[in-house]
Amino acid sequence: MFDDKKVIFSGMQATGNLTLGNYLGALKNWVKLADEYMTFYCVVDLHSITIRQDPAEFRKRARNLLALYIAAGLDPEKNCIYYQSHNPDHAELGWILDCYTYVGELQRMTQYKDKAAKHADNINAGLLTYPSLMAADILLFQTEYVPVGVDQKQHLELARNLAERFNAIYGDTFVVPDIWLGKTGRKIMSLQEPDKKMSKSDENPNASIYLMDDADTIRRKFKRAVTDSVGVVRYCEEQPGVSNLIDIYCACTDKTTEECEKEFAGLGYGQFKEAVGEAVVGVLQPLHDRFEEIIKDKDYLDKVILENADKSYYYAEKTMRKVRKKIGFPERPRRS
Ligand code: AQP
Repeated sequence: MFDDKKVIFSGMQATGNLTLGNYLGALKNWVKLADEYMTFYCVVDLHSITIRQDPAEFRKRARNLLALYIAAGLDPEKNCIYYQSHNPDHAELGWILDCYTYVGELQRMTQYKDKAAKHADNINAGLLTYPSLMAADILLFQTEYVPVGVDQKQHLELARNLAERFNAIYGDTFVVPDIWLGKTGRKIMSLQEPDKKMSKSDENPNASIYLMDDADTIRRKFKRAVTDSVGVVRYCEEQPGVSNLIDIYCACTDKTTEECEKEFAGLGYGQFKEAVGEAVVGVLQPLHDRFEEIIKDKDYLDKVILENADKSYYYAEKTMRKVRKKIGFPERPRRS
């Protein structure tokens, strides 16, 4: 808790092109929480170098992502929007928490196993310790809730364990965080293989809707989305493709599953898929327009970046002073 408000923290990697999954599973929910909580939303660029990045492309993507946060509706006066690498406390607490995390815990992480298999030529130590850095991101701000997609549940469980472990050794230091899941869009699946998560790095471009896809591309991808031969718009385990489309439709229109099933009862998949495509275009088009305005305004973005880096450091230091003292690091001399 800071300034009498409970804290929300979340972040995204500036790797690849953001998908509709990233938006509906995370970003869209972040916007809803800004009034009630003190919010920190960061571009987790330290995490991104666990995979090799082209420097110029990486810098551009990170800035685009920050602009996209604002375009999605996050007012940088009310939400602290910043780059992880601009606040050195993330790396410091990340290292500290590494020393309280067991290697076995990290090796069990599904994301580590998946990424290690995908990048077998570069299984670096950062790929393994990714979750303890993520725990540091969260614990640094005495975070109460972390709005993420359901794929991050395992990492969040580790953050909770680390908070409890540290508190048990040194006394109350960190708030133990909880995951915050939206009602819809918790796990958006691939449009081509609905048993797989929609992901930035999918090699099939028709499997994912990218946030920067134009309207015609979005419509075309939904037309090609895999369904089934049942022919009924119904949310159930046996119809994963159709259920995924229902989830997307509901997340974009704020309708319930029942309302959606009723709306498309007796209609064919063609009509249903067209409606889903239109609903997504309706959400993403304003986002594109706003993004184009923001990314052009260099002075405005630079000001946001500077002010919010300072703000994040101010609050992170409150926690770090406690942590350093509890561990027994020597007091830092004051600079005159
Ligand atoms: N398909 C999804 N459905 C719902 N939420 C999702 N998120 C990611 N994919 C889905 C949520 O988006 C946030 C940002 O995640 P990230 O930047 O850490 O990226 P990621 O989870 O690594 O995303 P990808 O698309 O899976 O990237 P690649 O392909 O590079 O591994 C998180 O809150 C996540 O839950």
